[in-house]
Amino acid sequence: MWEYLTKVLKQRGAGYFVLVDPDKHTRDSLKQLINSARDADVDAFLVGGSYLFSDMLDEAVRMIKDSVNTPVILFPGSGSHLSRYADGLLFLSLISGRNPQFLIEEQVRAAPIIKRMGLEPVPTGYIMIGGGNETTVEFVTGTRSIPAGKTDLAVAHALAAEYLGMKLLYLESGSGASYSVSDEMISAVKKYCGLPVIVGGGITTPETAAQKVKAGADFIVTGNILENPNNIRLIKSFAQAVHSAF
Ligand code: 1GP
Repeated sequence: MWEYLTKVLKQRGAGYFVLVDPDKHTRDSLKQLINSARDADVDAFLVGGSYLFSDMLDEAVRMIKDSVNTPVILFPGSGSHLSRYADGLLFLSLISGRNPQFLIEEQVRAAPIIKRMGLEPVPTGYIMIGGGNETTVEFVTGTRSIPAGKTDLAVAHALAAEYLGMKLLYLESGSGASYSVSDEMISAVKKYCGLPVIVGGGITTPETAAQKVKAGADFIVTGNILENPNNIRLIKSFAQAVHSAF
């Protein structure tokens, strides 16, 4: 998975991920999303959610794997959100928080299962940035996001992730955020930290996605906006915007 992600960056400059939260889809809406992604040049599907109510995780992963060649990367909200059918997972540590459960405990519980399932983990520093609404992650983890204007704090967390040996950073303002991570913050993190950066949360137009890539984002994630069937056709424009912005 790591090799694939670095190849995407080398060949395309930046990558586009579509987030599938199994709680937010019916089988029909997921089918529609997968069909639209078929010729849209999506680099990977992220599958997961901060709090899974449904038992659709395995099924969602299998539906994607059975229909398209696009890799499926798990985006787990806890150590139990795993599926053997995925290609790999973001092995997340919520480093913007100070809750040991989400810094290391869930990871310890999940590690032997990940090994048995043969999933490739990509160590990822998960950094929550204020996006204007209280997020499920904040509530579930009992942590606070870094305030949107505190660029120096975001840089310090990003550097710590790099020095701890993580391979990726995820700058997250939360699903459906009122505002996405600012261009200034993305640029500052990229200036000081050598890790590839995923940016997600509140990105609702291809123009904004392109703008984030120009600011330094390596991967863009959209989830919420594509949960409305009327917007699914935007997938192609998002992918094009991300791939041509670099
Ligand atoms: C959420 O970063 C992802 O965890 C995507 O955010 O749903 O707002 O696109 P949106």
